Amino acid sequence: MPNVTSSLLQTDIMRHLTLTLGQTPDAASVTDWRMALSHAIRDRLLTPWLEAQARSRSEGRKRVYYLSMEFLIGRLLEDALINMGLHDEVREAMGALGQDLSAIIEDEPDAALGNGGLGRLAACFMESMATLGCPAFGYGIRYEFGLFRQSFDEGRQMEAPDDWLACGNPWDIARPMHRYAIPFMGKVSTKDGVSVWHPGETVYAVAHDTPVIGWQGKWANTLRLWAAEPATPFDLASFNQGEYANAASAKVLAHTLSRVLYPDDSTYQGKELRLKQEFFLTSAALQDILARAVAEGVDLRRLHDHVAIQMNDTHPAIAGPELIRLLMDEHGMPFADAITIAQGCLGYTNHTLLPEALERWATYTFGTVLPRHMQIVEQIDAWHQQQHPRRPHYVGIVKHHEVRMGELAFITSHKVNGVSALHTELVKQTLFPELHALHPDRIINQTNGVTPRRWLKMCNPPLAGLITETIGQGWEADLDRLQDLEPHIEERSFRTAFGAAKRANKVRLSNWLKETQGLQIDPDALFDVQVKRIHEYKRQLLNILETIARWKAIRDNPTAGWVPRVTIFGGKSAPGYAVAKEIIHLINDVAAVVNSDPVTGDLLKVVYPPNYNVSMAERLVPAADLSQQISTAGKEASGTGNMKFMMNGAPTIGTLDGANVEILQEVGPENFFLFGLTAEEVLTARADPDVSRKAIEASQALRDVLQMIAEGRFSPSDPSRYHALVNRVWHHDYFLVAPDFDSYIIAQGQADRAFSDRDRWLEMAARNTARSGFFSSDRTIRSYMTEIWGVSPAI
Ligand code: 26Q
Repeated sequence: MPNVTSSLLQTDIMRHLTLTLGQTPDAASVTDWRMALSHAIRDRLLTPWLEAQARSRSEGRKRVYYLSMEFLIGRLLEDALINMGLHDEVREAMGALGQDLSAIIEDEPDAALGNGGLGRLAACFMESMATLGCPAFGYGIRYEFGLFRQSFDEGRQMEAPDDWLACGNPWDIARPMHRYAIPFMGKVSTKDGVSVWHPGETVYAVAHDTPVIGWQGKWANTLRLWAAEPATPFDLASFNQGEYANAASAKVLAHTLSRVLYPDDSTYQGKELRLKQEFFLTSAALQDILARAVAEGVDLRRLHDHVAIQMNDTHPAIAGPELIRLLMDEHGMPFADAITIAQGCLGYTNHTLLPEALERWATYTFGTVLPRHMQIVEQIDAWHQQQHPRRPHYVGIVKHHEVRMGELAFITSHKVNGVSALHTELVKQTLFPELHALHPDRIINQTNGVTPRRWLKMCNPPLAGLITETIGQGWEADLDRLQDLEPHIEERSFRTAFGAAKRANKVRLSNWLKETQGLQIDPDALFDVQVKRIHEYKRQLLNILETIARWKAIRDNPTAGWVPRVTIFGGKSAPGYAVAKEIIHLINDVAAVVNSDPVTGDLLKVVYPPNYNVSMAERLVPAADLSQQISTAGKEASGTGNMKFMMNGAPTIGTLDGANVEILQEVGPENFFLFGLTAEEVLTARADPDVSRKAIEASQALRDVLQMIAEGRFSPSDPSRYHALVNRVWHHDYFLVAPDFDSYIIAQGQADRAFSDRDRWLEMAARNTARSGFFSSDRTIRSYMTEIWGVSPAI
């Protein structure tokens, strides 16, 4: 019997191909078909979406507003198909139209509107809020260019613009009527004791909406991204004088605000354009929130009963002063009331302890770009000091001619959260000890999570199928049910099926690597994967040093019964981060030497496919055997990749850092390869300036590896290429690569032995999946809803 949905879909797709895209089937490209299909799917999202908005309004529900400079959402078509339950019907419909759905899905460019973990977390949260029926808006910037595209030129990272909107974006609904004026610069005057800001520049923020559909389409929220437009498209005077190019220069200036995502997630540089972007997002969001509240008849003095605003790190921390400004200057509220309401609405999530990543703005820059906010920030600081006379003199928002955004966010929020248990303790003890003493209930933990719809159901059909076969349906929205797998792990047939699912993913990855990298790899080797931004604290260097040690050990004794291994790297460096770029170069140089060595052959391959992004993660995560989470303890706030690998049946080799601590707690030490110094031990180790030299002198293996690099074994055309790098390991090893090296080698050996006992390995892998329920972002969002937002689900 022909499938009704499938034939309806065919009609809709054909209609969009003809009437929306103006294309005929015989001339249509895969992109045309993708656009037609996406429109047909979007049509089906709109009704549940509009209904959810209408219900939030009519039921007067409190809404969550998630403010983030980054939303790393990746592709949307397959996600929509999975959540709407239309995957099979659409495959059939496309087949009937002579098209291959997989090719169409692959044609979609990633929406790479983020750098890494923080941006991807925002995307997982949006999906979980929609799944749970938590009424919410995500607010961000519609960057014309997302995170740069990475390529390698003789092993060096090259960056190219990410022109993701070039072929249009079928998910984007422009709302030209929803626009707000965003003021900048200028000066502040006082009239009758009231401050009046006379901005020097004004730009418009125009809304673009993307529907975010939850699991089974029961609820949908909005991701509202702001595009910058000039307040006046032309300078008419110049235009009339025939100076056409000059006449449009305001337009160019305005557009730069939403032109490009800053590609740096590690070092903060006080760039004026970045501050303008942050204010652009925040002011547009707050004006929109207040407009909606006023339209719905909310008494602004009760705003916190209707509105919860979450700040994703300090990037939107200007929200405190901006909300206070709007309440005071536009709605005539006294400061004392405005600050109380702001605090009632605002929450702040911290994602980093690294001092070099904390946002601080020179008061000169801040006061120039946002003169009215500079006044309000000083007022907030004075108010807080007055409320807490015992606040130490060195604590405060404005110190040493800088505005500290962490302190600002802390003081203007009712809750501050860390993103893993360990990280939250460190936020209390090292980042805000004095403020924590004054406000002992403000800092709470909210361990991160990831959406199991994208990161298990969608990216791993073989394993998702096995899970449903074994424990039935419903686990997708109730991930704790994965523990029902546990009794089955004892059954040989289940373990065999689990192994077969993993192997299918590994074969798929091998084929892709063959096609894209021209690399032949053995799908039965141990696939060892480290994918994340390249950063010294994440220690990709430790991984490649171990790989070199392994290569040497295999060459020294090729018949010692080695477990074949494929070491896979993925990730981008900030364009200006020279040390990270050197590590990338070294990995590529090592790969070139190792992969062409006939002695080691299939026993060791090093793979580094360029341009790691969300869709590459969706290929790599399901195919991984071993998950590398090897940061210097105390440095990784949480990690979320670690959770994705665990869910997909890859045990972790890792340090006691971030959420690794909680992963270890869930799976038990027998299912985790633990190594390295603890966060506490790191502090003591650093106190000894010779700690790394001593570690190197004590480790023959590490000495040999450093020697090989220094001799130019991997850079024969430029033997001194890595002298500085080697010198850093010896003398400036801030991230303690050397002291953790031997312990890492031992853990890697344990992983080899465990892997060569296939039964033992399958049990470990399956235990990881079965115990990953805690790491669903549904659990995280439920907790934010009760502990921070005070919002109840609408479904
Ligand atoms: C700041 C100022 C100017 C320009 C850029 C930035 C900037 C941008 C992005 C600073 C930091 C980021 C991103 C940080 C990030 O991704 N942190 C990660 O957040 C994850 C989600 O909580 C955690 O799992 C990771 O541990 C953490 O590194």
